Amino acid sequence: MSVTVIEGDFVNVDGKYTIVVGRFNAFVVESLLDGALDTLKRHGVKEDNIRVIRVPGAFEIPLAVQKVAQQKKDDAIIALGAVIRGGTPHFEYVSGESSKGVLQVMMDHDMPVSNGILTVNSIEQAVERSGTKMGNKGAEAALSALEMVSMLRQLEA
Ligand code: INI
Repeated sequence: MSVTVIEGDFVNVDGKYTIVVGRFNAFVVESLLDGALDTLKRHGVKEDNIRVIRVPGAFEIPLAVQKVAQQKKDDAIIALGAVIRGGTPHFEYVSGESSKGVLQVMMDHDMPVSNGILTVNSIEQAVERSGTKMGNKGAEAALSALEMVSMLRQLEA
């Protein structure tokens, strides 16, 4: 008897990927995008198979992600944004609804959607997570997308 383990191995990850990017807090989000693109390319994804779609802010990301999912062209979608807490409750709505929306598309469309939308308390925390001392959450989101594509291909084989 042996245990069957199915997990992504990042080998069989060639395919089509769309990155949906919220422009708000662009100084952070552009670094997340750089990290995601670098990760996809270093794992062998061809530039011609990567699309980047820009929307105004994190709140708009779920609609774009949903439209992309409906096209059924991609193996995975990567959502990138940066929601930074301000002095009003607006943060709670934007961060909560964008994450919920992205999750809903993943479940409704049965395809991997990586949540690379930062929700942080300060600009410093955002900078730390977009390519400095806490890594790059855009790169991590791309890695998650690759792993899920690889895992699903094994599961569905
Ligand atoms: N959008 C973000 O992506 N990050 C934020 O921090 C943010 N804040 O704090 O307001 C933000 N707001 C804009 C929002 O995403 C929509 O674009 C806007 O509400 C119009 O629908």
